[in-house]
Amino acid sequence: MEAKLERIALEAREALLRATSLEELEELRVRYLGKKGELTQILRGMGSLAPHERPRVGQLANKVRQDLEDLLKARTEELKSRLKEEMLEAERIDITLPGTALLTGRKHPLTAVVERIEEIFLGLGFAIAEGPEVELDYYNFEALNLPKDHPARDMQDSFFFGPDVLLRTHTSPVQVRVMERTAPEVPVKIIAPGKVYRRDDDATHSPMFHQVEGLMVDRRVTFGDLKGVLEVFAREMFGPQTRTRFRPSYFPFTEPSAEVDISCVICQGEGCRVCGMSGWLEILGCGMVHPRVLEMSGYNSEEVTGFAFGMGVERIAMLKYGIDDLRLFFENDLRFLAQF
Ligand code: 2NL
Repeated sequence: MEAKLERIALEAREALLRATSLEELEELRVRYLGKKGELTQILRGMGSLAPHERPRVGQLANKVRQDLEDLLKARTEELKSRLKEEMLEAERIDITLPGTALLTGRKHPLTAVVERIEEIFLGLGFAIAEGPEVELDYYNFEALNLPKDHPARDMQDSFFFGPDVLLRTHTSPVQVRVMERTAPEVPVKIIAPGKVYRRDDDATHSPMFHQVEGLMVDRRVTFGDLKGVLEVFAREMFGPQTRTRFRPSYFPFTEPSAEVDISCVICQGEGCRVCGMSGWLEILGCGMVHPRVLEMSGYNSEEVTGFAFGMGVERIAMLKYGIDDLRLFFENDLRFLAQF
């Protein structure tokens, strides 16, 4: 029995020393020192010993128990403090490490250009008007004097939801709506910035793009007023050295109509690759509002006149920043966007 005690003591000792977790120590405590543990079993078996052997074996058993309890306690303390150290180490913050730089966002170049255009026209006394992107055929085409067989009215060229509803192809309908609810009062002096949609998709056309249109209706508004406003706009947008040129053109909603060029932002008019050696770059279309357009919106075209213009924001941004591919605006590549 003494040999058995010695063997259990040795085995338990080794197990306690090898244990690497508190769970393992608890298992060992139950196995060797618990109520049904190996040591307890032996003490129970003492009854079968000769009476003179009992004190010696009893003493040994108590010593073994005491030693194991002491070792268990020491190992428990050791593993507990090791665990605590590991947890502290895992949470340690090195205040000498460099900080993680946060990426700061910025305005999309198209947003910046729209806001610059707005700022210039606000300075000239224009107000900003907004309207729906899903429009009625009437406001998008009919009220602008576009004939029923005009190519832009083809289902192939616009996004139609039904025979009379479509995504607006320009922001003119916003201006028609303002005229309709203002007439016969004057003046109307607004710009209409926003998204427009056409069924095009290639290197130079996106199915969604941005436009700013402008409209001024009052008594005695002249083509001279139109020239003055657009010359100021061109110089504010592209720099004070910028010259402008008005070329005759045609739009169904203006008469007369013109296309406006600015002196080339790259070569200042000398002729280069960007302006196709002409020295000029087209930036917008404009004209005097067609009398039929004024009449349809409730104005007497004998009493008031107006000018209107429209520009593509992507084109203005490409010229201003020297960007050669429209698709860069819509790819959301930070290497591109972070440059503005
Ligand atoms: C272009 C040409 C233009 C207009 C837009 C307009 C609006 C109303 C009445 C009359 Cl409500 N005209 N807008 C006029 C002339 C030209 O845009 O090339 N845009 C990108």
